[in-house]
Amino acid sequence: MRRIALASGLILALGLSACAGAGSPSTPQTTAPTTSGTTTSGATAAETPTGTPGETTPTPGPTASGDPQRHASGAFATREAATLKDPWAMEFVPGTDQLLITQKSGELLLRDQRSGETITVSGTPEVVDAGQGGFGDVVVAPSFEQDQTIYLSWAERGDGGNTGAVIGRAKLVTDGSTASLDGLTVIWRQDPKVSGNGHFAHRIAFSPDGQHMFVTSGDRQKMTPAQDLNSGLGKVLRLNPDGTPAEGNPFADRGGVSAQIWSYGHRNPLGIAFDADGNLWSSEMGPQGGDEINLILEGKNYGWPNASNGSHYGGGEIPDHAPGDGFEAPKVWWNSSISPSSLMIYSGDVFPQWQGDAFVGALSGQALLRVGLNGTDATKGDEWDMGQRIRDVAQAPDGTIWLIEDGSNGRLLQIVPA
Ligand SMILES: [Ca+2]
Repeated sequence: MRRIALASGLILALGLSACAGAGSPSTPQTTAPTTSGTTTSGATAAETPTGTPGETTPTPGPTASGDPQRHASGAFATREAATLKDPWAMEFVPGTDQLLITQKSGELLLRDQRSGETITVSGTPEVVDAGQGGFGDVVVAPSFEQDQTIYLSWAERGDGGNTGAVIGRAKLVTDGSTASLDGLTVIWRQDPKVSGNGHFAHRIAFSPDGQHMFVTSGDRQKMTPAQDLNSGLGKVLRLNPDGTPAEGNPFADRGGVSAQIWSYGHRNPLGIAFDADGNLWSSEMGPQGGDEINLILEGKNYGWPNASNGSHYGGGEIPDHAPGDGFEAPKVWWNSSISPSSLMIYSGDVFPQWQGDAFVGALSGQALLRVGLNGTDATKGDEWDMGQRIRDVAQAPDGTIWLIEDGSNGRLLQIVPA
């Protein structure tokens, strides 16, 4: 596999490291091979012929979405706001200047975005911090402004040392100088628990009407359960806000865990978000060269492990997504891998040129990626080298974009216009 996507498409967007508040200035990133100066227009990269066959081999399906568009539609500056320890997810608290951040080892932080002060929320659960498991997602309930309910996901241990993801909800109680979780209750458990500590996924997104909670449930690196409609692994689930299966799910007549399933054939979908039209999108970490953006549709089979545009680590071939194979093909995929960690769909005014587009954090790709969304179609957009693994991406109430880096010194970054 050649690393073409990033090598030829990097757009330098760092180096204008304005200092945010008390934070220390971020280190300028000067590695991208652009010569376009501080405007970071990316014109050079955009004009570079990129129709290299290796990028998309072999290209199945009715779209050419595997061919990246390397146009640059804007530039940004990056401000460092804080340094965190293995952060995993973040969520802006509606109606406040506060940001919730999970750290993988089990901490929930509440950051005052004005002062930069961060307090640790008490009452958090014990988590299994191993492998890819730990504290996971944090989202506010649709009813947050009435009841201050938040949802959290994490890995827990069960019988025989097996592990599984869970979702709990609690009331976030704050009084300015302290914060706690009140009445934390587990409302969903990934079923079954299995050995190992990989591919929990456990991302959460509420439907725009607030009626349904969609949950990504990774394949736990067991692969074949993704095709098993009697297993909760390798699925996107549609639940009620109380964690029970939602009415009208496509496999409800099977009962049991099947009643939770909305779509299947997923590997490790680490991002999920609704667009303004109500379409549900997911970023999925695939095998080697098989990372995907999928439009999530009721009852559809997304192929894993029977179809993927990538191959197994170590080189085992997997049939590509192909028309008529019965599997829903990705709208966008990456080969080589970029390891998508997260998905945000932008709706702010700060970057009007990006309204309606998806933003993906890349772990191995060490990049922020923009994916253009147009109805139910998606196309690759910008790829910005961030020089670090990006773990999560979120939009602030003011319309700026925030990132967290992966790792024990993962920075909290704000993206603003250059
Ligand atoms: Ca797939």
